[in-house]
Amino acid sequence: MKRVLSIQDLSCLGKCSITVALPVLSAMGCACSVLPTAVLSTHTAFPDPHCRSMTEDILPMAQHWKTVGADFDAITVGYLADPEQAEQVGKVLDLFSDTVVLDPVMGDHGRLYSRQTPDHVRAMAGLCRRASYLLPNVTEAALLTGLPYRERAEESYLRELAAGMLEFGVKSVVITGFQWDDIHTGFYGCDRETGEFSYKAQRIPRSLHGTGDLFAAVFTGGLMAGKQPCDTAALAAKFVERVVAATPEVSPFGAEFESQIPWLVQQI
Ligand code: PXL
Repeated sequence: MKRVLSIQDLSCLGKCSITVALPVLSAMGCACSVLPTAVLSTHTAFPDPHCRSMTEDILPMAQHWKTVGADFDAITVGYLADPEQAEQVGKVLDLFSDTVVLDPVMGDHGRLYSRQTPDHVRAMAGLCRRASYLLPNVTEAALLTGLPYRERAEESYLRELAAGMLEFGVKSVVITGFQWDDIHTGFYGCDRETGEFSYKAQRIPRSLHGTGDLFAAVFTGGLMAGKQPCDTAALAAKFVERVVAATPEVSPFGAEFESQIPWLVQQI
């Protein structure tokens, strides 16, 4: 069985990050361990969450695992509560794995999430150099490359963003969560060896919290099942589409991904 470590926040209410990575990766047949970067009462789309940052605890936890013989086939990294965590997470990567899926969770729709700062962007850029696969949305790719943010993602713009992201030295980049046009959503990817790949599907006009985290979890589970980046990205996009369609209303309490888990299990 493949073993995956998920390093991101534990938002205790409002489905995202660890609370979606664990069930998705388990359903895809991976043993998933977690290293919370912070414990929050809710994710930050709710007003004023209580947040306990785990900056001081990240490395000691991983060092303890080393003494008990833990190892991982892949590590996924997401939300960092403080820019200082990038250095700690980098040390964990040194201890454990070469295969790193990094979703540089920092913002959406052209803006940083509350609690995220320009220092986070600098720190995340450093961590991008350690990644094998990068899964930014357009906002995050623009922040990390220094290119302007554009709401309407034309192919030439996506290509420019992806080229900038490949300069971090990663194998593949997949830019997620944007609109191709009024009716289509999808992703644009570029793999250093196999070149460009992309995906277009009918858009359901609903912006739900945690869908990027679901995408990252399915992408990682598919990689662990032996899929190529373009195929596992397509699986992740189809799963997110089904989740959005199955969620009756937009609410910060999160998407109804649970009903789509049986479908996901069948794809592996
Ligand atoms: O889904 C991204 C995410 C993850 N973790 C926390 C967040 C967000 C987005 O707002 O606030 C804590």
